[in-house]
Amino acid sequence: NHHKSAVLWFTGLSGSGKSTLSVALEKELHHRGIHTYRLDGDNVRHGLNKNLGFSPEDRAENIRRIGEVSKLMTDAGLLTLTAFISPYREDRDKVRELLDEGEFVEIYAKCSVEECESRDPKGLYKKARAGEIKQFTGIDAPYEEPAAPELTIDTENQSLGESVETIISYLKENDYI
Ligand code: GGZ
Repeated sequence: NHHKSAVLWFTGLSGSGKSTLSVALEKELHHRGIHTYRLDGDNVRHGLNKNLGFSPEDRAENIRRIGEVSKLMTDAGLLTLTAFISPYREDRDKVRELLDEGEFVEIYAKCSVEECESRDPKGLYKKARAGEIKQFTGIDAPYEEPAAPELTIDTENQSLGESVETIISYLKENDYI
């Protein structure tokens, strides 16, 4: 159960399945005895980044700090999983540049706004449509699709199990695990 240290960086719209995927993947990695750490809104936006909102500048700073933390974790030998919208290509690319070759695995949780909006697990799209939340990604704030992600997971048409299998296969084929 040896692994290469790296960051598995999930990106995608709110409700696209980033968190669900990262939780399920982490469970599978733990079964294989692999040491991981997961970063998401719950443990980052409520702590380290609680002074940040959702303006483009704050999102950039959110991603910059998460990138730096991921780098520290990678140095500590962990396989880190991150689940943030990270809507700007430039911000994600800066994290990629921070890390060594092969240490940044960009995984695009691809799902249409229409589907995310119909899932609306937290009722946030509804609030965004009503104007109660401003600058909501996919509604009145942009999401820039990755140009060349290591993996694209079609969460609209693939089951969770299939998606986890796809990622595990990629990690095996590329000697991460
Ligand atoms: C997007 C927002 C917003 C706005 C609050 N836009 O579905 P969620 O609830 O749990 O995931 C979203 C989360 C996004 O935080 P990130 O740190 O991932 O964003 S970024 O990478 O862009 O910095 C959503 C909630 O916070 N949320 N307001 N305006 N998502």
